[in-house]
Amino acid sequence: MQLLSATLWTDTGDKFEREPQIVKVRHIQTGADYTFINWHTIFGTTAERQTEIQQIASVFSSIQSGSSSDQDVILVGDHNREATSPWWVTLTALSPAVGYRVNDLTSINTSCAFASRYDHFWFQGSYVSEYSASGRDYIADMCTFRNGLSDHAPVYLSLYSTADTD
Ligand SMILES: [Ca+2]
Ligand SMILES: [Ca+2]
Repeated sequence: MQLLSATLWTDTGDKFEREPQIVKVRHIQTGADYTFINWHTIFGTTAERQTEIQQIASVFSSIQSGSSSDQDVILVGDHNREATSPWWVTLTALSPAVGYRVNDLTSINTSCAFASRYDHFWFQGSYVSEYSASGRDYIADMCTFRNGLSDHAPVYLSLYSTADTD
């Protein structure tokens, strides 16, 4: 995998507590390229969370239309909201339609139990035809994991292609 670029979103007007990170990569063997938007949504208040989530659609749209060589834009991260929430409608209503993968319980509470569905991948299925599989990784010991590594389970996305398609 070749790293093509890694930049921070220019957050004009300070709309996001944490600026989205834009990472472009290319699979060397096939030439297939992908653009990831890595973004950790504010936790803050309910209203602040809702506002940020409604505003991420404009970032996705801008990144998508900003490249003529790659249409495979994939938003990933801890989004502090379940993927089925109506807050996402500004994102899902883009054209082509944006959908999600992974809406499993991923955050881990102080009792070492899964608590919330906060970690997702969002992309336009008509472009990311390379989608193969996704999910939440297995954790053998929840308390050891939470106290020693992270209070979110890892999630994964597998992409498969034999060539660059867009
Ligand atoms: Ca591509
Ligand atoms: Ca594609």
